[in-house]
Parts: sequence; C-alpha cells; structure tokens
Amino acid sequence: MGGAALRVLVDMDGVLADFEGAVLRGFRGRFPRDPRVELAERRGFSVREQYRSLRPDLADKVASVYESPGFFLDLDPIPGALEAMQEMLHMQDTEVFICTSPLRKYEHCIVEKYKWVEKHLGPEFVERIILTRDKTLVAADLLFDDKDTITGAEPSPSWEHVLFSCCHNRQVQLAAPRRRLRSWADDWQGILESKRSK
Ligand code: U2P
Ligand code: MG
Repeated sequence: MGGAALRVLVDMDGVLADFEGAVLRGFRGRFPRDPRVELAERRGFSVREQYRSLRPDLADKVASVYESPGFFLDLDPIPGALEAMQEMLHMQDTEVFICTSPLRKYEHCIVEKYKWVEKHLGPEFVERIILTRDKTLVAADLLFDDKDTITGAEPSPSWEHVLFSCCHNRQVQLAAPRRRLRSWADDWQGILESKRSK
C-alpha cells in the first residue's frame, strides 16, 4: 500500500472551459463597431483590465459579456480537458478536484459553473467542485491554473502551481522552478508522477 493519494486541483476557466474564446466571440457579436483585443494580443489575466486600457468604457462592456446569463454554461471545453479529467478520476492513488473562483457578480456564474460540470463531466465531478475566491486556503499537491500569480490569505500554499498556458499568459516568463502545462496534450501525467512520494 502506498502513502496518501496525490491531490490535484484543476482550475476551470482557461483550463477546462474556454472563457477567452467566448468573451471575444460575445464581444464581437454585441459590440461589432468597438475595438477589441484579439486572442493573439491578450496580455494579463484580467480581460476587463486589458479592455480598460484600450478604452476606458470598454471595461464595462466586456464585463457585460461574461456577466450575461448563459455565458458560463455555453463555454466550450478546452481540447483534451474532459478526457484528461476522466483519466485522472480513475487514476490510482489520485484525487482530483475542480477549484474555481466565482465572479463577484455571482448570480449566473455560480449555478452555470455547476451545470457546466454536470453537463460535460457528470455528477461525480459536481461532488468535486471547490468554489472559492481564495485558492491558497485549499490543501493539495498540485494546482493547474492559467492565472500567473495566485495569492490569498495563506502565504505558503501547500500546492505547486503549474501554469496552464492560455492566450493571456504565453509571454509570462516563469522563474525556476516554476513550470507550465502547455495544453492537455502536454505531459500532465509526468507532472503528477513527479509529485508522488517514493
Ligand atoms: O473572477 C472570478 C473568476 O472568473 C474567471 N475570470 C474572470 C475574469 C477574467 O478576466 N478571466 C477569468 O478567467 C476566473 O475563473 P477560474 O479560472 O477560477 O475558473 C476567475 O477566477
Ligand atoms: Mg482560470
């Protein structure tokens, strides 16, 4: 018998669900005459802040896209994500959870995140949703997340944050020993193995 199971947290937007693609499509559809940020030009985690720097009134416009009813439910899965999650669920000595933050304007976001998980991953994963504005308080071995800097009340979180590549973080240079997962076709299994105690 081995030791304790490896606990893995997987973020939702930008890792399982394509938030960025849907924001751009939604913005283009609703505000076709306004300037927009193409995915190749995205920099920085917050889409709202980048639109604000393009033109201040665009911040609220882009937020209105992701605050609309149906936005979170209709997100497309990131390629390979659903298959990787099912594989992780059935891996020996492994516990996988979805760890995601709700918007401050949570009305549609929270229930739609739950529905999205049920629709795409099934009821086993609804049991495995951790919804928190502070991921540093959750104890785990690994966190796959597209946000480059994750802070909160706990200054030394127990997990290793592996940066999941997304349009907004491709230019971010990681200081050693930080590492990335470039997509779900990259070697996530190798990252899990590297964390298992001998
Ligand atoms: O802000 C709360 C959560 O919404 C998603 N989000 C929001 C704004 C933005 O520009 N980009 C973005 O991804 C994130 O959800 P998560 O990745 O935790 O699932 C953010 O944490
Ligand atoms: Mg994310």
